[in-house]
Amino acid sequence: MIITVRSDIGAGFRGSAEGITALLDLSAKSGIADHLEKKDCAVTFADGFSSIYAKNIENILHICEVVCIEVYASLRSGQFPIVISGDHSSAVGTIAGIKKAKPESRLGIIWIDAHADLHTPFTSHSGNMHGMPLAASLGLDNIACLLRDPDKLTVDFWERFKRIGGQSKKIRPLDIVYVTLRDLEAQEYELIKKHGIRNFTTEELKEQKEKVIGALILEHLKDCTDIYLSFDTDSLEGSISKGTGLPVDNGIMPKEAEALIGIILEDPKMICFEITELNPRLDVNDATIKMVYQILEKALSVLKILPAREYRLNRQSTG
Ligand SMILES: [Mn+2]
Repeated sequence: MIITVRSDIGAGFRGSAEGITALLDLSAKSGIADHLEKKDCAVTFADGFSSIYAKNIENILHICEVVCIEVYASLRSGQFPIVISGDHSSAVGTIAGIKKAKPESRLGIIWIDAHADLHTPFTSHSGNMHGMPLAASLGLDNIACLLRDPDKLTVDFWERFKRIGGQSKKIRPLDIVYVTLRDLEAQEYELIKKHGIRNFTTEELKEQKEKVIGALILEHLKDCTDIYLSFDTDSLEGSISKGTGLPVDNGIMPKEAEALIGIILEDPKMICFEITELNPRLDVNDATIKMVYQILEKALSVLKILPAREYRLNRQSTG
């Protein structure tokens, strides 16, 4: 089940909501759209409460509540949810939906991203909520690294945001694994250091290759009962991939991302996959769109949503 979330209001730049259309257009062009069952999280933007500490928090709260319900419904109907979202704040809804469907689950998180996404309204310079989904899902405020003093209404909304799906502290720090994290701020670094969260660097991936790193990631999460893989487009090498809000150099190459994601998704514990932060407005010659589309097709093939024959035929035609 493809669950689309056409919102980009958690990001600093508008446009990533259009990434969903770009990927679905390519799937129609390559003739695989018929294989895909889709559900759109009909997102409406009301005049919600916003705050410099957590921009658009009321609308993002409502969007994530919808994502939570759709991910939950997909899992309850026995399907594998693939979430395609505009910005990464949606992951709060995704994780909430998984936990709502499986409250006893010990959920492992693989976060392929240039950024740690561990900010809170108490620590964020920008107030952009796509930098906060892991802190929210961990139920953390990070007061120890206090940088800002959010007003009461912001804090009230943040409390509701952390509790989407009815449960706070949905995941544990040690059950998070980063891949290619390379652009983080001091407040986030403090949390990573304090909790000993593992990051597999770009260098490690290049040296040891996808098979070894994939196995090490899964070994790290061996005590988890389920695993959610979240792929932020900005994990890709920034010099060749511009179609994302915050491109960063020294990232992973598209082929590396595709191979690693393929290996990870083979694991029977995988429960959900998300693609996010693809921004066609910032892209150059649709380069990033094409890279991310190949990754989506790979995922669909490994998950057997796309029949193997269709996948091979399609690969031959697109090179
Ligand atoms: Mn992210």
